[in-house]
Amino acid sequence: MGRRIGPLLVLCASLLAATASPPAAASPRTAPATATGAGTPTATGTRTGADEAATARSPRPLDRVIPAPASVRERGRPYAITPRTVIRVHGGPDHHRHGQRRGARKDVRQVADHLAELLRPATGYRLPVTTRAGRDGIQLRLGGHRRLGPEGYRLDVTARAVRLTAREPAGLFHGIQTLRQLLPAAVEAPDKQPGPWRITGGTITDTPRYAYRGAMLDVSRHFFPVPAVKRYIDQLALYKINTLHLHLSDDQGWRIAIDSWPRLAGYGGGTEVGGGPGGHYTKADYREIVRYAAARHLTVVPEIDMPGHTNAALASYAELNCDGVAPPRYTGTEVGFSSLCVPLERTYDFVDDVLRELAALTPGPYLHIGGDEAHSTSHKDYVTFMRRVQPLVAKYGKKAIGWHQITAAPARGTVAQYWGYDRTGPQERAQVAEAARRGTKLVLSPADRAYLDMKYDKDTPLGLSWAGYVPTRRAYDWDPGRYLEGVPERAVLGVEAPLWSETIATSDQLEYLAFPRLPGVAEVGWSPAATHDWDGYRERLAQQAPRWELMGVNYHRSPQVPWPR
Ligand code: TNX
Repeated sequence: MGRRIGPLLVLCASLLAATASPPAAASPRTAPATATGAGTPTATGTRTGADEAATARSPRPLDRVIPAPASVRERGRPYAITPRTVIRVHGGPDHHRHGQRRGARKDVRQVADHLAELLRPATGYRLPVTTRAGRDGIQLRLGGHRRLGPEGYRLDVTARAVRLTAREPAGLFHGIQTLRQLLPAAVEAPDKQPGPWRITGGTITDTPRYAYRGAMLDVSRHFFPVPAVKRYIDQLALYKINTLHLHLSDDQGWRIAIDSWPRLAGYGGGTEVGGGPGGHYTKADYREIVRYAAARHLTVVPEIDMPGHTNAALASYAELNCDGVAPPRYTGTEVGFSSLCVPLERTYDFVDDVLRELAALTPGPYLHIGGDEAHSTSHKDYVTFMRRVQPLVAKYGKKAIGWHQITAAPARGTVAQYWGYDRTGPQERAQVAEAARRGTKLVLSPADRAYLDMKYDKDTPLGLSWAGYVPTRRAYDWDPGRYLEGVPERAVLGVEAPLWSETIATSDQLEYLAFPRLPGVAEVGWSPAATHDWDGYRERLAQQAPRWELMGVNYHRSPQVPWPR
């Protein structure tokens, strides 16, 4: 008998927008293993061994995934991955649809290879990827209903086969992240595990609520080398994040090579907060990050923060300063003291060169031009600067994103990233809302919800607290569609979780702040509002921990989550 779980099939984001309901109903079902009695999760969340054994025996319910799928229907018998399982990619000429992007077949193959590489170490199976037709195995194909959109997918699980269908390769990629989370956590192990590798029978139909689901990494305050960025990209992909915003310049360091202004990286990149050696990406490094991200269906948004947060540039070139004198490099953590020289013509040669070279490195649609905390720039100069710089972004074929202060002078098509918090003043909020009503799209990164660099509570060792503490529940428990008064849901392009790096310098530290909050922001960005339910979410979150442990992800054991022992 088919069982329906979750909200009615929610496939259309705009329909959802119109009907967005408060957190309610439709919570993922409670697993039998967590019912009542001695095994009930306590406040600090301990479970009995019997619970865990029961969970291990039965395949995971189809809705036990982060982000919560839009629609889940369990039916029929489970599928088991065995030594004979093959991964079939469909997409021969007969599957060629009108207008399909050239290279889509190659992309499907890439997703299939990615899945095989994920599954081979722990299963120990060969899992060959084949284009040969057949009715068994794990099947990946492009097609399906138009309403799946550019990132949605449908997953059909029967005893005979797992069929994954999507309109675009990105949807297949998100689908395999779901598949991965439906398998036991042991699938993340680097060596052979006993299994069994079963997946509950039924159908998941899933599309994102928002098109933009980002994470930002500040590589300026502390430099993170390419392998650290790749590691984070892999963690983001597991939660269907599709955008990596890199904060490439700030007072403390310029992190991207610009050929026409070589001292930016060569000198301006040579330090960081605390006075360490800093570093920068060569263009080859940066292209490698972009390629690695693209293979995981993430788009990179590079940010050059202007006109404030520019001490590293001003220190590198005396000619950029109004008084012609270069300041020393800066390794502290103050903000708001630097500004490009707005009346100086040379400033715009500089900006033009930087944006041109950056655009050439950027396959994605956006260049982020910062615009926050320009406390040393007069309002008049700020507006003058932004009115000159936004057309330069357009000149190089890109769209501008700016921190929400850019709503003082938004050009048509510019996206504003809201980073206010509960103490952001009414005037500032009103300026953002007004711009949104006039067509400026918003990415929401409320600092008291989505800022991964805020401390969890007073006792956690890393992070800042200017926007208050952000415990795990707070990062999850908000609705982007209703967050800002006077902002229509259609103005919301999506959400982003920024991670500023004043207090972190290693992957371990980064992960401690990102986990377990990042999955909460990811779910708020992907899942329909109707699935929103803290009690169900914290159970699903707890089940991620064994996975993180096998992946070597360092996470904060938040007391709000019933972690398994
Ligand atoms: C504010 S948020 C900043 C950053 C800091 C961050 C620390 C924003 C647009 N600017 O310069 O690193 O706070 O939380």
